[in-house]
Amino acid sequence: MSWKIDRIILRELRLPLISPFETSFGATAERRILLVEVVNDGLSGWGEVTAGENPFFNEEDTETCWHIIRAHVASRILGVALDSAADVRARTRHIRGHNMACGGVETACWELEARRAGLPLWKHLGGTYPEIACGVSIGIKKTVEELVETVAKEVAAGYQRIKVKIKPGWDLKPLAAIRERFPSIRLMADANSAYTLADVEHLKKLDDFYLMMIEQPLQYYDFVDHAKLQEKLQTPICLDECIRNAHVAEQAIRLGAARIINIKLGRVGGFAEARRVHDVAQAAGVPVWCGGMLESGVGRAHNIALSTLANFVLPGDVSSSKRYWHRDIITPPVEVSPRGSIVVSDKPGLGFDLDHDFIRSVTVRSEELP
Ligand code: OSB
Ligand code: MG
Repeated sequence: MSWKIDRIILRELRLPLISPFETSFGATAERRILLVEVVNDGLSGWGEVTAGENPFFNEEDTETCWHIIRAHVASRILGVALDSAADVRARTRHIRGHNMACGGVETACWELEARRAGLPLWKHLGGTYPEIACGVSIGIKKTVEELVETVAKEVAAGYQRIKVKIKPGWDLKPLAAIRERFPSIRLMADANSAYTLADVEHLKKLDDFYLMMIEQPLQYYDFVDHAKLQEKLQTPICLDECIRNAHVAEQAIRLGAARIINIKLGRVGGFAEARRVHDVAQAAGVPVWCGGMLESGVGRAHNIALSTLANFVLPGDVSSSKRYWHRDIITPPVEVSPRGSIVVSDKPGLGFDLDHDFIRSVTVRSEELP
């Protein structure tokens, strides 16, 4: 039976991170989080827009997403008969780019549909793993000593894979120091597009650290040079920024530009497209894992649900709430077990309760559509 969305409520939250997170493109100390609530018949579904505060990861930021949703997405979703949340993405296909804006609404519709069916979101998506493997992403630090201490803390907490951010001038030394202290941990590096093909001789030195993969070393739109670089490296290349939909994922794999794929819900525009990327990779024998965008509890819960799909065979950047927030907006907060895993909740929808009082206290603006 078809259903429809009666109202969309946008909220912007301000949440300071426990400690600033630095990548090759800049540092973030406070998140501006855009939450999307879709309402039908007294039931709500929640989504999170995963854009950053600046258009440095991709072209979007919190402000552009607010604009795109209110000016271009809402009218294509509100009051329209929907047979399935899987149809929502197609209704915003005419919008070029702005995947994170579209994805915030799309993921909220999936959550609502799961609630209507009384199913946990992960089962509604077709997930198979009741427990998922967790890794951490560690930002650029002031000193190598501080980085190694942070790695030690996360390894002790049980995380199954350590990812560190690198950039020119912060790569060989920090990786050598980590490998010296932890010869056998599963380690990888994420460059967020900080290098070019002219750095190939330098990047070849990373092979000495037997990393699981190097994530997005070259330009955020480039496939050709990534394929060239992969020919020269033993370390597998994983693409993040580049993978905006299943079609380009298929092309990247075909070109030899990606041996591993990081799937981010926002970057691909929601669950339907994330599943298609997952399927394309699975058919090609390419493993995937779930990337993170410093999400609040809502986006984190969605990432957990996504990570239960069969080809999510590598630990993702899905870690505990307490690494990011003094207090998360969901209860209970996301917790990672000492064996470095999250046991997936069987409650309907998100699998967590929203902390409405806390959400209200950190909301800086809201708007109801229509
Ligand atoms: O490239 O994976 C990335 C955070 C912000 C923007 C881009 C990235 C990241 C992370 C953090 O690596 C992952 C997380 O802990 O949420
Ligand atoms: Mg990345």
